[in-house]
Amino acid sequence: MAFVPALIVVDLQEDFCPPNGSLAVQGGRDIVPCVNELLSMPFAIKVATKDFHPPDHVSFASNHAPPNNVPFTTVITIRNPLNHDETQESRLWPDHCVQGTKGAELLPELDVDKIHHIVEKGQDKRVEMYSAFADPFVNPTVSRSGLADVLRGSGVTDVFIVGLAADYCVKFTALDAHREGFKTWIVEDGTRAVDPAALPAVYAEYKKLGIGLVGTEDEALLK
Ligand code: VGL
Ligand code: ZN
Repeated sequence: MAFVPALIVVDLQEDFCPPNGSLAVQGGRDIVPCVNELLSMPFAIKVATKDFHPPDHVSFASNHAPPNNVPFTTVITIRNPLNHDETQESRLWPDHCVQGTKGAELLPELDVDKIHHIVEKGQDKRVEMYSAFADPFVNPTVSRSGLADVLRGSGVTDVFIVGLAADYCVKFTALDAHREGFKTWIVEDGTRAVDPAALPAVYAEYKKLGIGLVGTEDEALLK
């Protein structure tokens, strides 16, 4: 049976990492050695994603009026701009990964030379887009990255995902990869979470769907 693995490195950007990131995930920088080791392995295609927001993005607390604009705390209702009957509950964040800023840059210690394709997501100010594939609306979907077609064009069967954050962009990228029909794996030591306490529920969902958890040290990783 064909086995054509892809690697997706999610949002390994300055704003998601200590010491200066505006939305720093604890230990975010510590995954770089693991990610670089994966980048040295023979994946058929290696993709990096960047959260890449305009300054007026809907997910920024600074773009909402008080008192319902507390970063990390406030959850707002976002309406599908193309169908006002469809809504999504979404958390507000500090300004992060603004296009053209230092915070949006990939970590310099990442082996970017090994990356074949970069996805810049979250560019539509009207919708949140945690997934590397598409925004969460379905009726209709507002914005797609084209990543599914890129992967299919390379004959990919299996998608391995690392990066930040385990409970947001990694999770929604994994759920969409699974939905797009790829066998999906999370390389667990290559991720860190915003809320580590949320991970057991995320892993239970993966188990139900058949999304696998592996480690960089697993000998069977690319076999
Ligand atoms: C992310 C919060 C807001 C992520 C992106 O990359 O997980 N989290 N935007
Ligand atoms: Zn974001």
